Amino acid sequence: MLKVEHIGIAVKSLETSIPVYEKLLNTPCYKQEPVASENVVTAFFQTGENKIELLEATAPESAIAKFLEKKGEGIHHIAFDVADIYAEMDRLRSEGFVLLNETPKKGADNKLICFVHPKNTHGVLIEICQEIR
Ligand code: CMX
Repeated sequence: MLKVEHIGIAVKSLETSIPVYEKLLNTPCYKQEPVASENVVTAFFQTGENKIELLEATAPESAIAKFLEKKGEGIHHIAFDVADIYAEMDRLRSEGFVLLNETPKKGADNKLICFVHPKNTHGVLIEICQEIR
């Protein structure tokens, strides 16, 4: 894995959390983007070579809605940049990790993404992502 690409934070409302993170990070939110397949809307901030992604649920069946109900607002996932997501998925599978999708999905911010189940990673939801070139 190349680097931490972003940290995903589950929030109840982008409207109220974006101004807080703009003040905290001292940088404007550069993009808001819905991901219809995940029932979320995202907001991104660049912090050096890494990003912060705020995630708001758009439907009760969204993973973010479930997470907020169970755990409340907070860090939802850590995403790692990979050079070849197909090769990395094969490697993780062969190491015994449970992947949450068979093939990469289209995520926010021009990425192919795949999640690793938090039960295999000591309670942390891990995403791997690759820029769509
Ligand atoms: N981090 C750590 N643990 C998590 C978690 C998270 N983000 N989300 C769920 N869990 C834990 C729950 O606490 C629960 O633990 P216990 O069994 O100890 O209570 C367990 O996982 C099962 O949780 P659940 O609420 O019953 O939810 P599901 O099993 O239905 O789904 C998961 C859990 C991880 C499979 C699902 O959230 C998922 O598929 N996530 C990947 C997709 C996603 O998160 N999309 C939103 C972001 C999209 C984006 O970034 O664009």
